[in-house]
Amino acid sequence: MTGVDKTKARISVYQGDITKMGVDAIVNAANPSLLGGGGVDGAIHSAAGPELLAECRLLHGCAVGEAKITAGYRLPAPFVIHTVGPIWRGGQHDEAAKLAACYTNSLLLAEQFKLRSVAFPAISTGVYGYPRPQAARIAVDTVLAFLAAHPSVNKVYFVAFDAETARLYRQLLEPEQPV
Ligand code: AR6
Repeated sequence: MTGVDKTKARISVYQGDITKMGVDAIVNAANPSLLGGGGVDGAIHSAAGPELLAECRLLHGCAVGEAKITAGYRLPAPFVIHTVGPIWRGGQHDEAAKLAACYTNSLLLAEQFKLRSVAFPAISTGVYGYPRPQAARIAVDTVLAFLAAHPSVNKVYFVAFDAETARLYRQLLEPEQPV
C-alpha cells in the first residue's frame, strides 16, 4: 500500500444521521452564534439535550473557519466540535479557504483533546449553499493532508445525509471503484 492509500484507509464514508455516531467527536456545522439552528445543528442540539445549548452560551460564538469544542451530553459521542462554514456567495469570497479551515481547525482541536475518531457532516452544503462536489473535494483533500501529517487522529468519517453526497465522497476516495 502506498502512503496515500494508508491515509485513505483511515477515512470511511457513512450515509446516515451523524447524531448516532459512536465516535470520540462529531462535528457540528454551526452558525457564528453557536446557539443552534436548523439542519445538522438542530439535529445535534435536539439529540444532545439542553445542556449543550447551555455550554454553547459560554463560548461567545465562533468565527467562520474556526472551531470550538463542548461535551456531547446525551449523544453517543462524548464531544462535539462546533465549526462555522462559509456561506456560498459565488466562490470569489475566500469560501474554499474558509471551508478548508473548518476541517483543519476541527481536527487540530481533536488532536489537542487526544480524540482518535471524528465524524464530519458535509459542512456548508445545506442552508449555506456550498456546491456539493466542490465542498466534497475540499473536505477530502484537507482531511487527507491533515491525517498524513498527524497520526494521533486515527479515523475520520464523512457522514453524508443523502446518497448523492455519499457518492461524491466515495468517488474521491476510491476513484477506481464503480459507484
Ligand atoms: N446527519 C448528517 N448530516 C446531516 C444531518 C444529520 N442529522 N442533517 C443535515 N445534514 P446544514 P450548513 C446534512 O444546513 O450548510 C444551521 O441552521 C445536510 O444534508 O445543516 O453548514 C446552522 O445553525 C447537509 O449536507 O449546514 C447554520 O445557520 C449538511 O448536513 C446553517 O444551518 C450541512 O447542512 C449552517 O449551514
